[in-house]
Amino acid sequence: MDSKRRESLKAVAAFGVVALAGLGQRAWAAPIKPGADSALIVVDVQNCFVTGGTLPVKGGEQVVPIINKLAKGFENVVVTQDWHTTGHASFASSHAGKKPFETTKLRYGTQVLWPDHCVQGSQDAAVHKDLDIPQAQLVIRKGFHKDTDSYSAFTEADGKTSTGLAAYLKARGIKEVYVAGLATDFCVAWTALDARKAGFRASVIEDASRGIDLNGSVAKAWADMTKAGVKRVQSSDFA
Ligand code: VGL
Ligand code: ZN
Repeated sequence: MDSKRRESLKAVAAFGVVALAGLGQRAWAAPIKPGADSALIVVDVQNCFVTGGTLPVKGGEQVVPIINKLAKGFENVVVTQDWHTTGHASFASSHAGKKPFETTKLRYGTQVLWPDHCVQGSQDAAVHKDLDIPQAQLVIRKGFHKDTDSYSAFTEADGKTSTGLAAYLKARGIKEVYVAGLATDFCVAWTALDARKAGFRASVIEDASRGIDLNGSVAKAWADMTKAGVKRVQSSDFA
């Protein structure tokens, strides 16, 4: 073969490698088809976390149609609600001199302080009215202990109080969870990380989630999740 032709073949091969790298991990993987041993965990798609709510996540409402479509492919769905008492320890208003998004030390460690949000029974804490998942089987509420936050749907922020979710999923034969919702860097990430700790395979559906992003918290959450074996997938990866 002449050297010109060899060079152009090399160029094609090199382009192929670059294209592969750019397309990411699942580029040519088979579509994901969740079975009876998989569950979708829809995290905190509540009025508090969308435009007009008390702790709005930028673009939070955009996940609703994406999650509705995804959920049609799941036989098992768990929905979570952030469900705080009035005067909750995670509210800046409960700590003299503190403003939202500052931190304080609670007995279990550093706690980010938030605006008052998702108070039990309020319209603000209700699930978004357009979330349409009639087959959802469990609604798990978290953050209801006044002195303890709970980003994770599995374990409260003290690192030991269980919500019961792991035992529920295990009793139902679930081996793999897909996590989506609000917010990527807090309740979604902590739920996915705890799912790994409890022995489940876990993925976060990136485009079906939105982050708050305090000081790079979204990038940090993805780094922590990748390290823990949480897969990063897109809604377009599903069959
Ligand atoms: C959340 C902050 C405070 C969340 C809940 O759902 O990610 N974030 N409470
Ligand atoms: Zn909260």
